[in-house]
Amino acid sequence: MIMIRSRICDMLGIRYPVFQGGMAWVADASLAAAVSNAGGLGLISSINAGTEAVRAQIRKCRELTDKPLGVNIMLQAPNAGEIAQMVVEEGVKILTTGAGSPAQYMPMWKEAGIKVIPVVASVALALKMQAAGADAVVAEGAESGGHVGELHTMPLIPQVVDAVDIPVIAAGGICDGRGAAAAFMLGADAIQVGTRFLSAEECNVHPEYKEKILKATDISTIVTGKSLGHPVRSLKTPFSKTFARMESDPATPQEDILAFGSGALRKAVQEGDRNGSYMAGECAGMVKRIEPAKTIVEDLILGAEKVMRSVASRFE
Ligand code: TUI
Repeated sequence: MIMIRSRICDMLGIRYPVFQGGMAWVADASLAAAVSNAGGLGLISSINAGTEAVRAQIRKCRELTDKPLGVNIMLQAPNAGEIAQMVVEEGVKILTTGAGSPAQYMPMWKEAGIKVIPVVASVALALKMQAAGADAVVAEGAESGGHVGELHTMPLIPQVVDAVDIPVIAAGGICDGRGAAAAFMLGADAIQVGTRFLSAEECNVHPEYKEKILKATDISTIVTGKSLGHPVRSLKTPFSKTFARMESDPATPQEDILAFGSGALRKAVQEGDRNGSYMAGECAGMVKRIEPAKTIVEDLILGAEKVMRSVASRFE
């Protein structure tokens, strides 16, 4: 019998090796508690209406679940230092970090007994994080939504797995049991899923955001922001296409591009605004319905177990 569990489950005290992505403005107490209650690891994003708002989400989440809970810290945020301190005060025990190196906070977090799991997009950074004391790494391929690196999941995961001794969580393009099984085949100890959870009943994005995800096809996403050194994958919309056009015109000043994109994710998540940035991964086209987070977690794991059981018979 196949039963998907791994060393990451024991390390973090979770039933299933499934992380919910720490999606900026999206990953709140409601979604995180639903994922944790389903046996995965729910994460709250540090990108919200300020440090105190994130603190409030952590406290709210604890009222909704007694299961392990993580916080994702976006290191490029102006209040990253404040957040780094606040999570220690709140007794958070699991952190993921994105968009930079958390090395400067590592001693403080280790002292507090926190499991630190940086998101990396290359072997070099994975090794640097392991040397800095990371407990695991999320290796995130460029199929994912939001801020992306250069490598894609298929070559990234095995190379990171070969390079480090700590557990590797695969992210980027994983949306159902088949993708999850593939990630485990590549050597991952767990998966992280963002885009599919945008359609969770407990996910509080604007209904327009969910509608756009449900309508997406395989070719619905675009990467913009490369010229700013900050590539971001989002749904193709008149807004993101205008952004891409501004970028490709050498006459557009960088400040104008920055100003155009500023605050766009919040506008999409909270207002369903047409000038919003609807960040989503390449697998948006595979998201077909709105359903409870528990159904999604179970579909990922039970689906992976099913594919693993049946795959050998396809090649007999
Ligand atoms: O962080 C992400 N994805 C994100 S953050 C985000 S918030 C945002 N808001 C408005 C505009 C743009 C973004 C949306 N999506 N993923 C984790 C991740 N981290 N992917 C890649 C990396 C990464 C990249 C470079 C990690 C480290 C790094 O460099 C480290 C160094 O050496 O400094």
